[in-house]
Amino acid sequence: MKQLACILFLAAGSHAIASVTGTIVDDDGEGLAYCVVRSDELESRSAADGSFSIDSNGPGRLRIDCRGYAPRFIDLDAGVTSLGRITLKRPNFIFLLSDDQGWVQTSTQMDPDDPRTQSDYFRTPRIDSFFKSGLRFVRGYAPGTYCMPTRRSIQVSQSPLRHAFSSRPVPEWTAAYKKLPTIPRVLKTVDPDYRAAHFGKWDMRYDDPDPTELGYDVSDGATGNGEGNVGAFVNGRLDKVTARPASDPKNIFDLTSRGAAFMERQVDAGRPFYLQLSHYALHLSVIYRQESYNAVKDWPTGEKHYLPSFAAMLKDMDDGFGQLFDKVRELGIEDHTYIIYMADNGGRPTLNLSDGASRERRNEPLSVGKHSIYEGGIRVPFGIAGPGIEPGSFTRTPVSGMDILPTVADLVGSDVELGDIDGGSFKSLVFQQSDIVERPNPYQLFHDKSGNPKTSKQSADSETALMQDDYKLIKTWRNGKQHTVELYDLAKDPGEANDLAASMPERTARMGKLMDDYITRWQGNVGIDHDDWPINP
Ligand SMILES: [Ca+2]
Repeated sequence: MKQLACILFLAAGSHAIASVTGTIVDDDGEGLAYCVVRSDELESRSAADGSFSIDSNGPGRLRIDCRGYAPRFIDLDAGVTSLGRITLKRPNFIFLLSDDQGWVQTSTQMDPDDPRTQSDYFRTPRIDSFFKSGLRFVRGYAPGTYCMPTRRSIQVSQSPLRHAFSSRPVPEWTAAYKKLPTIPRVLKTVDPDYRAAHFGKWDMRYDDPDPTELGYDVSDGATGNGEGNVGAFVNGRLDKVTARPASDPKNIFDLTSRGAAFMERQVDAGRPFYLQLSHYALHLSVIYRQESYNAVKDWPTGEKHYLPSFAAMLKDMDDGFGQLFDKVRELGIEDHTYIIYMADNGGRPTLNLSDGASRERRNEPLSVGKHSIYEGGIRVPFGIAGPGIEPGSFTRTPVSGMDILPTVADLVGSDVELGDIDGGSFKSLVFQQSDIVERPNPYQLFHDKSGNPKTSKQSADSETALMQDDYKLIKTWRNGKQHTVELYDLAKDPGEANDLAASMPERTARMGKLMDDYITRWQGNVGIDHDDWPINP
């Protein structure tokens, strides 16, 4: 270990302003060069050995930023002139992915200007406190309209249009996919001490690339869609409309305790980590703890949301989130841990449960829901909390799960070549340095191949959306050919009720060409016959 000279320097003068000195080091005690030290309006940089000196006029707060490390905040007491050695740490990342949770299925009002954008029944106090402690994305999007495409997209920052959707494995495609940069690989390239875990629902489906094949050290394997519905099997078959109590509904608390144990192991070993907890809740069968049901059944019900069984399951997941947040605090790592939370797709439009067939209003003011490219299918609860993030902040700049890989890479100071990704880093939003996310393409593109007539307004084979500024263009496809085109102004019309395609032909054509060019570039198959799928993920 390099020995660093401890510089004690006091610029005492006739004024109250004095120099405060210190030395910034990493976990191994090595000096960190060129870190930015800020005190009020003043700014200084650390020297090659990590030492710095900055003027201060008494009590205040120092902020230290060093590329690849969590920012550090130090309160200055009056008269302090030397801070000694200040250790900066690599950031930890916790990614909480919920399943089938609609944008308005929390008790946080997602759009501060629109009181309709929260549940009128459900209560999620721990999710609310998460959003109050960090940044929420008013326009946060899942990459796909259902489980599998979103999960494939997040790991590699690519739109689902570039991914194989086949009931048959596509071996060449899978081999190419497995070689791509992923979140664990990027972190380990920056610092080989990083450890990565995936617990819960993996659901890459069909060819099932295993988490370890994408760089995870610990995982539950290539888990599918159904395991979290344990307790919901009737006569050996998954009962999709069951609502019933269980001691560990959707494995929420098992996942949480194993995630907590993983974090504790890494903290004990002095290693930074990435932990992804992919919850089985709130997917399909509605399983809950009886005590949660008893707690929620007397809450006043709403017009959109009124099923106590679903409210109880959501309460259980919220409690699980809370247990994990408490563990972060107990381990004393909140000052260098980022927590990202989002859902894998929007809420199901209806739930045909034994305690009442639900109405088609579960995602209002958004339209439709899961399996649809309309807002109800892809706009989801999405936020980030951690060091340096303004509590209770929000942004209207749209982001998606495809942005997580480049954002994590940016937060850890990575120079790793991420290849032909579709996402961009939202670090500048996180620290309120700008309201722009730079991506390889000046738009965001989403794709859904399910063509479910119940959830597509146009009963098509597949649907593609391109978002630019406040506008969203939707094309649907039939037999590989364009079927319909629609245009919406999401700032004025988040429910996508007023189609502007006819009244704004120039914008419609311009955005339509961007979409067509993207599809051509990636040989995107907009049909449902995928035998000729290109091998270029
Ligand atoms: Ca899902």
